[in-house]
Amino acid sequence: MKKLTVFLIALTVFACTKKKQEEEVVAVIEPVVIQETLTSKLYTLSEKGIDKEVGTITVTDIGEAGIVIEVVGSNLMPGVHGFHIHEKNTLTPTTSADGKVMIAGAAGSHWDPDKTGLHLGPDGNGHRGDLPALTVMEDGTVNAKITSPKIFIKDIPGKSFMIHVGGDNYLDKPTTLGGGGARLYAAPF
Ligand SMILES: [Cu+2]
Repeated sequence: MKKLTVFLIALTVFACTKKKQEEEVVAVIEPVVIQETLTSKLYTLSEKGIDKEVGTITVTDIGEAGIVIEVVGSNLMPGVHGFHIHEKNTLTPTTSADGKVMIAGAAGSHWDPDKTGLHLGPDGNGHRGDLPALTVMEDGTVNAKITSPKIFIKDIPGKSFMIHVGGDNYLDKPTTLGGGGARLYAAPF
């Protein structure tokens, strides 16, 4: 379901020879930049769990600057969709006490390691999992690249990226969690 790729960007080794009679050779290894990438498939969600594959999400480590999230897909519902990192990577439905089924309920809510309990969008100091809303084109394709300075690659495993039916006003009012409503697509990591 997920794949870990490690790119060795630059490994430069050069030897310098000391101009001494004994001809001592010293190998100097330059700093190595390792760029880590995590990839997972994006699935449609239903009351039965995950359904068909509609794309991929790739997360690239950019060091202290955070991560770059790349969403590529097709055959999605056109429009603006709330997009967040949810707490868990389990996408099974849950049923509440009153019998209501919540699609992908097992994924939990928005990732909130600082325990703010606030949905304030990507620029606010609420859930760290609040990302900019995602736009799917009229032809059903999405090709988005988001840089997230508050999230690091080590945070990603065990969580899921969630795309909701509706948009996101980056507030908890008039409805909670940006108003995106039901969970439509997800990528578990
Ligand atoms: Cu969400």
